[in-house]
Amino acid sequence: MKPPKFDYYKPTTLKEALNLLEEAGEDGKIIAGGQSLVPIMNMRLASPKCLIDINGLTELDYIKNDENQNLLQIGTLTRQSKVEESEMVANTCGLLTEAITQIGHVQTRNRGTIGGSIVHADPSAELPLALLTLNGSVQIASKDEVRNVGAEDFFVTYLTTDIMPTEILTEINIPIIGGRRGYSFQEIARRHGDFALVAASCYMTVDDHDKISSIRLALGGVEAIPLLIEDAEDFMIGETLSDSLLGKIVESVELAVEPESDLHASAEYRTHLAKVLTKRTLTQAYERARR
Ligand SMILES: Cc1cc2nc3c(=O)[nH]c(=O)nc-3n(C[C@H](O)[C@H](O)C(O)COP(=O)(O)OP(=O)(O)OC[C@H]3O[C@@H](n4cnc5c(N)ncnc54)[C@H](O)[C@@H]3O)c2cc1C
Repeated sequence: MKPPKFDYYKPTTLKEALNLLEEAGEDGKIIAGGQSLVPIMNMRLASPKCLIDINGLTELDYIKNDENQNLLQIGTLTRQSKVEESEMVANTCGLLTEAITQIGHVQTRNRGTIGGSIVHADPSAELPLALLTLNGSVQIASKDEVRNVGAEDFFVTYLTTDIMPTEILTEINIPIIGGRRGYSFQEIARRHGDFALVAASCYMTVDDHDKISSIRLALGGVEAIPLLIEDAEDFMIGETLSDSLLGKIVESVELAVEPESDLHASAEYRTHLAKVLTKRTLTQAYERARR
């Protein structure tokens, strides 16, 4: 199927893009890599009257390490494959690299942008989950202001984020954590390249005695938005990883998740996967941190 007719603009600066978006109001839509928007338009699930193509905004294509702030900064238009191949990202934030390798196929990652996936906010998508695990935030610009929103507040519900029709996501920010750190991103999908049925993601640090000093555990595919398991922090800080501790976390995950049954998996199966992946993710992250 083909999309309905639309007006098409290709600005070359952020300022121009924001002006066009402001003029278009509710009728306007940004297109970045088109990997989600085009299929949705072809299926006529979205019919924007005006498409603003941001592929000319080279100013939004970058990966930087702000050493003063210990912050990894990635421009919204950076292709997923560029982030996947970046040594800077692998060295400072390996969880992001690991998550991206599991997005779709090389072709989708070559076109798909970092920002597009985060704004699209599919509940099973890898990037929103990684951003939440890494305690990241996004920078959002409108014609009149620039604001920052933490991942915990940005994802609102299924395919919905805290972004207005006149705003553009310009950058994602991820704090770089030093010390003895480990991470793990695990998912189960029906086929290679498919969205995850369930994904689990973890970032932790350990002290000199192998006790967990910080931890973030999050799950995707179990709710309308990525879910942070706050009990992980309460149960695990100051502890070494043991079977009984894993058992406690798995129990709390079972209580925390409320997945729905759909075409791809039943609620019971998703809950089972959440428990299995939680165990695997915590174990791998801990092993990596202790090395
Ligand atoms: C075959 C295939 C397999 C896939 N598998 C996976 C998978 O396993 N995991 C996964 O997570 N995704 C998967 N996807 C989806 C895809 O990876 C992403 O959703 C994606 O790349 C979106 O980024 P984009 O740049 O293509 O965004 P677009 O499709 O251009 O835009 C998506 C949405 O974000 C908005 N948007 C884009 N950029 C901005 C911005 N800077 N500011 C404000 N709004 C913006 C658009 O208006 C639109 O609403 C797959 C896609 C395909 C085609």
